[in-house]
Amino acid sequence: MLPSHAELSAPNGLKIKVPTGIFINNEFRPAKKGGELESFYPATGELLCKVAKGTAEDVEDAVQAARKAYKTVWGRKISASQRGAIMYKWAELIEKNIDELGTLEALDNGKPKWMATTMDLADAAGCFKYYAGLADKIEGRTMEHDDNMKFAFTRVEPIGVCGAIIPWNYPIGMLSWKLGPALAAGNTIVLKPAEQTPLSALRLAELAVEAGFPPGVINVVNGLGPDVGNAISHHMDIDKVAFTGSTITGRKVMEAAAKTNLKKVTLELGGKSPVVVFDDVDIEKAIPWVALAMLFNQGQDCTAGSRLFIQKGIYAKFLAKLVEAFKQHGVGDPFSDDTFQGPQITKQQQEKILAYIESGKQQGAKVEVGGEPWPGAKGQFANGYWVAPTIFSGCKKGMKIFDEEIFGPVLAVASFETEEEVIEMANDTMYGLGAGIFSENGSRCMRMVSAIEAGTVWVNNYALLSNAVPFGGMKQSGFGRELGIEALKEYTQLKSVHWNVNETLE
Ligand code: TXE
Repeated sequence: MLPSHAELSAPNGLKIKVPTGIFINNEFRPAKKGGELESFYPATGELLCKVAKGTAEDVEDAVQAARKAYKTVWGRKISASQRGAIMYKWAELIEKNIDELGTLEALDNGKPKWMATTMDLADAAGCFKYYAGLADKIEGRTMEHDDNMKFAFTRVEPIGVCGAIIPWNYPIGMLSWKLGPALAAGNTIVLKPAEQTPLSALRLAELAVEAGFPPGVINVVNGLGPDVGNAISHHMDIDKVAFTGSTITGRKVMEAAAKTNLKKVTLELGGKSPVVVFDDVDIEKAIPWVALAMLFNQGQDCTAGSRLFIQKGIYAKFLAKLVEAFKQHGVGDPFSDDTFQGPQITKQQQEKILAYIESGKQQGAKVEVGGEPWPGAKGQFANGYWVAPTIFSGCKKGMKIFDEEIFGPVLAVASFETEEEVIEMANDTMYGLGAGIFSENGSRCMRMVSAIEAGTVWVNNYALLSNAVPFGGMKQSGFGRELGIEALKEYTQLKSVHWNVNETLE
């Protein structure tokens, strides 16, 4: 039997106690079938701890708790401003414990601790505050107000019990993007974190109790996708499921919804985002953005700018400087403040990325830098899941590294001559999540913004996000929007009311 809490000793000296159970009705308890899930530190491959591995039986209990809470203590049974106040308290508790939570995220995921703290955690707290503030600003409209006949108005109502299935690349970030708008709108939650990163959601659940969420409003069931994720997407009493992950699993989630209760679905899926650099660019300013576009979060980012198009006139110069930037990119100890890139999430992902690198070599692309596991992986890091920042030049359609989402620090570069040509090349993908445009010519940038098929276009920057700005995909990168006021629409449904004032039927 698992202890109620696992005690972790982090390399920065912090001792962290993480609950290990399935979180239902504000309590942690063992998985019904008694299964256990292992969490590893990707930098060394060492086992961190074990937590309860749920199954469909635990999902069942979580849904019942969430339904009861929706009917009795949340949804329309609590004022919107009270919901917001509890969410705000949760955000403050995240800020109060930010060092510990950032440490936990670095251990569980391998991302640099300073980034986990200043980005993932700080942004998650900001996200909860943003939606806490919006909770009492969810309003309908009055459309008709004729004194002699009727008036008509809309009510914006919560959906009910919402399932959230999230990936491992931003465990806290994806949690906040889903729970923020869902809770503010009055829904209750059954959350399934990724099996690779089960820890931070458990600690956040503990803080949710402290913040004052009533029992059953938030439930967390760790476990495997084909068990827990599958049970959520098939459940007849879950009204909506929000999913972030691979396109292939997204299809399964949608299919399950279609086959069961037609629950509402939002999908945020993969990408192969183009970054286009024109001759007139300010090279010095662009290089760090283009490097970041690819390398941020170890390349494990759904919007990673993984196809780079450089215009012919500056091709050689730009590529040389980018290679230099990749060489300077600090790979290493997630607990060092000089580190910009930690290990990949799992051995399996590392091997998958290395196989892509191999295919790039086989298919005739040229390795400009990297193209191997990180050579600095020695000593305590020898068994970690490292990949060196890699650039391939001479890439074209038909090469796997150019066409498929790699989800690692591997950039595929091609050159182009005209704007028309690069629009064709950039859009020639089933994905449509992000895109970057680098040029000093404003009119050209605007033409490109219009022509590019992507849910987010960054002009002379990359990867910047804001809680106020909606995020989501076009084409097979998914549908629905997270963040911004738009996300509230994904967690609410509209009721139209026709109210008779003075109209008689003769
Ligand atoms: O993804 P999955 P994986 C891409 C990326 C990566 C690849 C594989 O290219 O290399 O996907 O990663 C849950 N029913 N992205 O295997 O399977 C699973 O437990 C319901 C892009 O980790 O999509 C986890 O919680 N749920 C992406 C979540 O789905 C199921 C982020 C995501 O896992 C399920 C992650 C099922 N049958 C990977 N099977 C992005 N868009 O950012 C699994 N899951």
